[in-house]
Amino acid sequence: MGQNEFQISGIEAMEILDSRGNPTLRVFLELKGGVRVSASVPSGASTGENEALELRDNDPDRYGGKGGLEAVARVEGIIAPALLGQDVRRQALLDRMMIDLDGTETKARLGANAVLGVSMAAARAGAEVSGLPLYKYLGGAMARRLPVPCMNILNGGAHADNSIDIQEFMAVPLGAPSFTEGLRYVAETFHVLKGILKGRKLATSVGDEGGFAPDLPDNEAAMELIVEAIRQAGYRPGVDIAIALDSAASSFVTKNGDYDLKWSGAGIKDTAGIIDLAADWLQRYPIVLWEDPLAEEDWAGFTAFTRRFGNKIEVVGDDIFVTNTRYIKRGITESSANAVLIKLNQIGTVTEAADAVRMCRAAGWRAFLSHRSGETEDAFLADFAVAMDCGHLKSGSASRSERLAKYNRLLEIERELGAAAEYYW
Ligand code: 2PG
Ligand code: MG
Repeated sequence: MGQNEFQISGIEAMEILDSRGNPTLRVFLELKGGVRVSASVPSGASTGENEALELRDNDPDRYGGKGGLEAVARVEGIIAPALLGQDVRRQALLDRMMIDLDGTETKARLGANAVLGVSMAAARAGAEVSGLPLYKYLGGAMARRLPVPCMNILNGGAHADNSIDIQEFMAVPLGAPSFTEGLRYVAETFHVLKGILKGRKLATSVGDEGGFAPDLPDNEAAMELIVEAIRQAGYRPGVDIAIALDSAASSFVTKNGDYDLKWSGAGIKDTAGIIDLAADWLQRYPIVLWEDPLAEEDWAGFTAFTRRFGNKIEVVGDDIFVTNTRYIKRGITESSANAVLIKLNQIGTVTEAADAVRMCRAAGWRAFLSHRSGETEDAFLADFAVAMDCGHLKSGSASRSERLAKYNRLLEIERELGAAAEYYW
């Protein structure tokens, strides 16, 4: 086989459905040497203002305007002709070509969904034709650290129809000896939690990310329940399993910048009120990580929150940074957080997501890899998390196959790495 086995010979796309039944994209990429791969693009619900644009058809006659045929057309009509003949292993160059072809800040011309599908498929084809697993192709020979699975076991906010304001309550198996064991710790806790909910005649139906979504009196009751579930499952809260939160506070900020804890009915608080509430919770519950405690435009609030708690817990910015080095840079200058949530489709290419991780590392920050609330069976995220050496990821609960696909792939990677695998918080 000559050099041209690496050349891209075809790119196609089709509309598929995500885990919420909304259209998203699957991209097929073919190389001259015969390799053919596909990649599927996730889709969020609690999206940040400055996220890269997810192109939708806006045709009210199809899927309520959410159709993906326009994005398919842009992959096949604009991106494919530009990339045909390129060496698929030049990932950064291919991503750069698409960024230039798009020419906008937010990938508004081509659509971040169209661009990301091609970017992911290119990475997968590059791995395949190089004879490497994706995590090694993207991360190199030293990529061998499995992420701690921060498992979303209780849902609230915009991801559930219940009386909890916090969008995600995650169980974090930081005391486990391996990914495989860590996953077992939190999956067992998930099952115990279900038993407790059942026993109290509370709903055991699940939210978008597979966590339970019961109606509880308030947010504190959710954490009491989780601590109880951790204990009943035979683990020590705060030692074997801790709690991580994603407030997704942009979803309950008011027009004048206050926070309306509207789902629980706990009333309106200003930034200082939220920080006081956090201080109280941090005393009472074993919380190790807090994502989006404040809204995306509350930069001063983020800085104040981080100044107060940043030496004790991981403060993660999601909507405020949108995986974009432009906002992460500002965050580093203003000490707005000490970690960034990394979502591939917030920025739109594999290279830019990796750039965001690199910027975090250079500043001594952590990178927290994440799925979206709308997902597919594609487990790209699992390999990407190992490649990025990120140390922790969130991929939903121990329910719903689109969530388990990522955890199962990580089990596979740990098995494959054998004695070389590493796992620590
Ligand atoms: C988040 C994500 C993923 P969404 O807020 O962190 O959990 O949700 O994909 O809806 O933005
Ligand atoms: Mg979030």
